[in-house]
Amino acid sequence: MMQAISTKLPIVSGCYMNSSSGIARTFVASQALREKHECQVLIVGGGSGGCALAAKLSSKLGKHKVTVVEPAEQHYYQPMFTLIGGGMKRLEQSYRPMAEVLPKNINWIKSEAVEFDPKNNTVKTANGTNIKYDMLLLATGLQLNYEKIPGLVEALSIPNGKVCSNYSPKYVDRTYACLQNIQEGNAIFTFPASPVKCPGAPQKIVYIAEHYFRKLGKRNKITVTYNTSLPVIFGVKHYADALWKVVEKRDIKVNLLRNLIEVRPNEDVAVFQNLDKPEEIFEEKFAMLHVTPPMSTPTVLAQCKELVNAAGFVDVDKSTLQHLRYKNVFAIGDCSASPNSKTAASAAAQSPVVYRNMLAQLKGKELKSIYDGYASCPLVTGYHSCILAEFDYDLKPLETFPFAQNKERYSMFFLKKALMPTLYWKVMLNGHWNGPALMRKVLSVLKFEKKVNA
Ligand code: FAD
Ligand code: UQ1
Repeated sequence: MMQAISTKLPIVSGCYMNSSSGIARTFVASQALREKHECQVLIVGGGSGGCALAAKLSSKLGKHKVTVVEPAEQHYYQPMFTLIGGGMKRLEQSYRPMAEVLPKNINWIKSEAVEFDPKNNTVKTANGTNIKYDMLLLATGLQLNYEKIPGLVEALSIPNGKVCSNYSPKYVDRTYACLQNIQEGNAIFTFPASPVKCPGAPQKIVYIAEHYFRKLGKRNKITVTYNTSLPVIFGVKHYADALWKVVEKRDIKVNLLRNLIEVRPNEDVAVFQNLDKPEEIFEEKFAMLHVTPPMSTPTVLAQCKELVNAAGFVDVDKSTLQHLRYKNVFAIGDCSASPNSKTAASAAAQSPVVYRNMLAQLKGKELKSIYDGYASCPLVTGYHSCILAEFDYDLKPLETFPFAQNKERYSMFFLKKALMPTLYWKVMLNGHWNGPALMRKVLSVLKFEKKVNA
């Protein structure tokens, strides 16, 4: 079994103490020259899934057995972006230094993976490190492809402009500014023709905006439209039925199968295509436009055909999360081809499965842990309400609480706004949150009691 070693050919790298945070960690920071590094477990990506697994695995395997490759300086709690767009939280509340959230007993290579060679168990990084691993965990998340829509990047760069997007920390502050600036006209919201992370988020901001316009007394001058590329408002019927009632009650126009293909920033025009009749093109004038960009796995990963399926997602078994061909490779979170809804909640539920199965694989034992496809999406419907959707691979509700969750509730809004951030920073990233399965089992006793006593 491999030990974590770094063979430094040239001088530029080394172990050092990160003095700004006071955190001692082996930090491999070579520049252009090639450096060799070996580890037992390599995790590519230190986001929600990567960080949680780094915590779990490193506390089991011991010091410096786990190496994380992650280029970002900051770790963002992305679910907060929805609330930032609605003016309920500030951007500064959504991130922490990566150095503080990654476990202290790992090696952090602060660079991005640029080449995967699963046949030889190696990954190369942009800073010139050649890493050899026993086991690999892919946790790269999704890349935001704003540039795929002509005119969009230009529109998003206009200071105080009318185009915004909750999906990137670069643009999220523009959303609340748009909500404040618009006085009349069309407020348009989009969902792209690609898989996205948190498929509920493109419509959460519709409901928040609509509520905001009512609060400010300008709702009767603004039309609110949600143009989605999907054929449904939400993939799970149990919640879709509830959401159709919400949009009807609040006079929100929903156009299905309508995909944003161009933005003309100088004319304030958005161009949409009818995905059912591709020759049908609509030009819509907007007073504000909220865009959810097309997404994909990061280009370097999508290009490694040995690791990904035709759609570019890591080709894993949907139950064990182990790669179909490379048995020492696993995936967690948004980059995985497992057909679940891509959310941090899914990554949390996957984390004990990936952890147990990776350890089993390391010991040459049978993989017994199974992921059921659990995903959760807190569909915020305004400044005080939320429908907490929870479901599995079969798109059947898999609910935690002993009450009907397909209803707008303040309690679920409170969970999303006040409790989730703490659960994320303090429990999930430390490797202690396995999703709400245990909570669901405990609370199901209450459901049963209610039934028996009814
Ligand atoms: P990420 O957390 O995105 O992390 C991926 C990491 O990989 C990043 O740190 C990145 O820098 C790194 N990386 C990328 N490429 C490379 C490379 N080549 N080499 C090395 N590192 C690399 N989820 C919920 O559960 N509930 C919600 O309410 C919710 N709301 C959301 C609202 C919005 C607006 C957004 C954007 C997301 C929301 N999500 C929500 C989804 C959730 O944030 C993601 O599903 C979750 O973060 C996925 O975790 P991950 O580890 O797969 O990817
Ligand atoms: C969850 O586990 C999770 O991951 C930490 C989220 O992301 C922030 C969520 O939004 C939700 C709703 C869950 C599910 C948790 C419970 C208690 C139902």
